[in-house]
Amino acid sequence: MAHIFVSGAAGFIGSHTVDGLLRAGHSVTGVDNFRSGRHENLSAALASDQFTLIEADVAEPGAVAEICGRQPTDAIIHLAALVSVQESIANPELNHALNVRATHLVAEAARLHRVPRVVFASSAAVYGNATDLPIRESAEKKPISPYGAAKLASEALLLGHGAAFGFAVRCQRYFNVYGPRQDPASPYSGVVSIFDRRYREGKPVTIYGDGRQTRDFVSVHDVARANLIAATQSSLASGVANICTGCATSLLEVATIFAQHYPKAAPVAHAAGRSGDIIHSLGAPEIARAELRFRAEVAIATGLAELIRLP
Ligand code: UD2
Repeated sequence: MAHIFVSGAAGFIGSHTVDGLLRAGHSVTGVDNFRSGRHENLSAALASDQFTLIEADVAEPGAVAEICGRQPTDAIIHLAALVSVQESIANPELNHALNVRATHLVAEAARLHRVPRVVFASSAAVYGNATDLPIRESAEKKPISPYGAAKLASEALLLGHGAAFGFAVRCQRYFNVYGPRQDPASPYSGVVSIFDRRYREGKPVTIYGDGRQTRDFVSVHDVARANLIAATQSSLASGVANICTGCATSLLEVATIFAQHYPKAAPVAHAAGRSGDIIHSLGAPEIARAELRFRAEVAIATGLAELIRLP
């Protein structure tokens, strides 16, 4: 069994990743500064004696290296980040500190403590407005936000460090992740989390545009499993892979599934399309299939039903 360091452990993707690692019998040191992470996300993990939680800021020089030095670490899963595209536009300096500089510190920790493997939370945002679908990893990378640029820069920082200092790096380009524990707080939160809250509160949801825009919605359970594979398969060489389903779902389809579960809900409201919104986003899942042997298993209807059933 491996010992894994998870940054951003109390976040949406982080906490599911920690739960998956513990279920698979690994021991985990989780780090979070609780800027966007939440203690309650870790309520299951904290009951395990295989889990250690440390409140620390990965953007603080030396913090990750100090923690990694406490015991031999088989892999780092680096998920801590400024997660909002809008916030990266409002505060590019903070984006650089939390999404670029922090990644460099993680790469340095791996070098200093000879951690053999780093898994990084990258994003489909590195592709920008790609129109040639499905988007392959080799597609042109033209980020259109400081957030997307930081994710692309971080991939390069980690891959360069890994090649020079002899550790494997897996960059996981997540598409539209949804599921339990996703925070619906901001108008720019993931659409599924916003819809979930609105239907629960008996309020109408708003679709921006005609609702025919499509996304590759991938369940956080699948994403956590992809992270576990990338962190624990020691034969895996460095590389980059989309973490997606390869299936396009329109917003109208998402709203229809919710409406089936909430037959008395108010009808969907429509508003003008958001400026900068891309119409279609769809990932090519083949590299993850071939290299990670990962295939997303949760169909959108199943994933939404699970979310809706939660108390
Ligand atoms: C996702 C990422 C973003 C960035 C981008 C790259 C999330 C939350 N956002 O943006 O960080 O990586 O991909 O392409 O994962 N919508 C509504 N009603 C609402 C909320 C949203 O109609 O109440 C629409 C929205 O206009 C868009 C679609 O739903 O057409 C998906 O919106 P999103 O914010 O969940 O994700 P996306 O793909 O725009």
